[in-house]
Amino acid sequence: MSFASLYPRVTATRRIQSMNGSWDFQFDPDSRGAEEGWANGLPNPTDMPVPASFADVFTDKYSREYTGDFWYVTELFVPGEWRDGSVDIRFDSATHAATVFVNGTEVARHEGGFLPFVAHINDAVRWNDYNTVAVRLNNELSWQTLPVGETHTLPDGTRMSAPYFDFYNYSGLQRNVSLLYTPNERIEDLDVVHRIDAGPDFNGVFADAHVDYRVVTSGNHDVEVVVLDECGIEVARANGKEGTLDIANAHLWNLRAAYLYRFVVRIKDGDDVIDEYFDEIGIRTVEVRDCRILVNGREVYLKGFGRHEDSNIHGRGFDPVVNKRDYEDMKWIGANSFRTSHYPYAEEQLYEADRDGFFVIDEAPTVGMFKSTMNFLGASGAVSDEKPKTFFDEESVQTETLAVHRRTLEEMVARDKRHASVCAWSLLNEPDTTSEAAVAYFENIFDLVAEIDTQKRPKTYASIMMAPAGVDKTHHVADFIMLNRYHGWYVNGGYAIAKGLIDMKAELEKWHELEPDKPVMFSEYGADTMAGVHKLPSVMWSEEYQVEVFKMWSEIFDSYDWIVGEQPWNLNDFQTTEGIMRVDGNKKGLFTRDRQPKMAAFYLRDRWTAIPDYK
Ligand code: GCB
Repeated sequence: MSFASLYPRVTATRRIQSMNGSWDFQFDPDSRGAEEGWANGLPNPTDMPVPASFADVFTDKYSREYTGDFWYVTELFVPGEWRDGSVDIRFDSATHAATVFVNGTEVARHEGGFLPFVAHINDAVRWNDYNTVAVRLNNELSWQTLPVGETHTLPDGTRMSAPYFDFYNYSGLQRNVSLLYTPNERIEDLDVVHRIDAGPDFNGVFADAHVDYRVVTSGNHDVEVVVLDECGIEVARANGKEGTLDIANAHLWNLRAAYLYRFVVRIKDGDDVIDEYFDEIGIRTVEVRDCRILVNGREVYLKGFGRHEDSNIHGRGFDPVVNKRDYEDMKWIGANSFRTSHYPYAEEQLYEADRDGFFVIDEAPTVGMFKSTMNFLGASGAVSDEKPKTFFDEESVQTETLAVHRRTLEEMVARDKRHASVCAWSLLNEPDTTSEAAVAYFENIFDLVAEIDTQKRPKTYASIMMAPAGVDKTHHVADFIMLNRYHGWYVNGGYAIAKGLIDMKAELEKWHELEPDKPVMFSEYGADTMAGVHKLPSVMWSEEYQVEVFKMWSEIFDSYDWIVGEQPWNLNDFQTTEGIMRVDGNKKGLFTRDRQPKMAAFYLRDRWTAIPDYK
């Protein structure tokens, strides 16, 4: 797993050949492809761009809603001069489960649609020749997949997804696919932990820093680590697989004032370089203390969003152009943070957050762990009665789902642990924390992350409105309290909005009583708003109403100094499953799906540009 988690880079010893482009594509509703030899070529393919979700490129409903097995096949030329090293195909993600074949031979399997994996292909390839690469994917949801849902069968035998979550179940090869060449003896992992000497004159920007590092390689040769500043000047150097790099007067990474050092790692045999890898790393500390979140010892106020990787036609396919626009919109509005709701985002997103100084709450794809309420298809009670009372009461959740969750967290932390922007982990979104059965499960996964994240970042989960203070049974595991609350929309909407303010304040005071040392932030609140609908006086769904809702929330946030952040739902309108609750998707965006501001975005811009990133 560790090599898969290193973002691919071309260096003195490593090569990358992109496999993006047009692949052959075919649905396999009867799961017959494997036995019929589809791994060697598809009988009746259409072409499909990679990366992209397949759903929205089609014009017919069967294809868009397709649920089951489906295949991608391409031809791959493997350079002969690479046979002396390791040749791997890296899938930045494959949603949700994948089996990879090269020339008909199975080379890898992976479950989980939002994290990378590699297929080692040396033994299956024809060198200096064309090879057939086939991927069989499956996008069915269950109680053992993350995210969680069900797969229903219609009377004609067609399957359909019934997500327990409020975003479209986009799937396919949605991120980059690349062929990697690395030396056989190679760097497999790099870990960094930062310490800073903050004396009495510390201004938050420069400090002597010490970076404890650990390199994992697949061999026994010596390792050197060299640190270069943004001008390419060497500022530290060390030898050995473990050690400490001392950087005098280091330029620290800060919110909206990023600074990145290049850490170059080499495996050396005398003067010869056996392998070389580098990463761009910001030096910063992050901790929770006395009701505050501190970055480099300074108190931050988080302004930002819950987001989605979602855009027109591409679906969840990674699109650098749309992504760039999202960052520009976030900068324009005065944001300094976001949550990767509700799954780990493409690595390119995190590198951009590193460069732009965004505080990222990195969320696992653990959404839908709340029986029925989050099943937007079955929201009116269609979830079957045989299911137990709460999600965590189900035995298979405590065994199988827990194992899937643990593996996913291991992969996520391994991939994202070096990013300066990743300042906190969200281990679940809106789980059912009302039952005792959730407690041991939560303790298990929170202990796991505490153990594997060497930087010991704060950990939390997004709390659902149906488990308020006093009802929620798991908050003891969270380092800070993170609330999704919808006063002004799902409750106390419209004319009743004033009651929302009173009810929310009452709940907040209870939280503070329960957890007097923990800061509280809001990770969701908002109102569905149709861009272009104006009403005087306001009514729900109008742009005027969305502004009123945000004003109400601002009043709440400004009432307590232990509230450390506001992240409304959502940066943009986004696609969901069709249903009575959604008009062609969720419309809680401050921006439309084509990334243009609604009225409330101007209100928030005025507010946020007046609130400093550090208090
Ligand atoms: C939530 C969920 C989010 C939904 C949102 C909504 O609490 O976390 O995924 O999209 O509510 O708009 O209902």
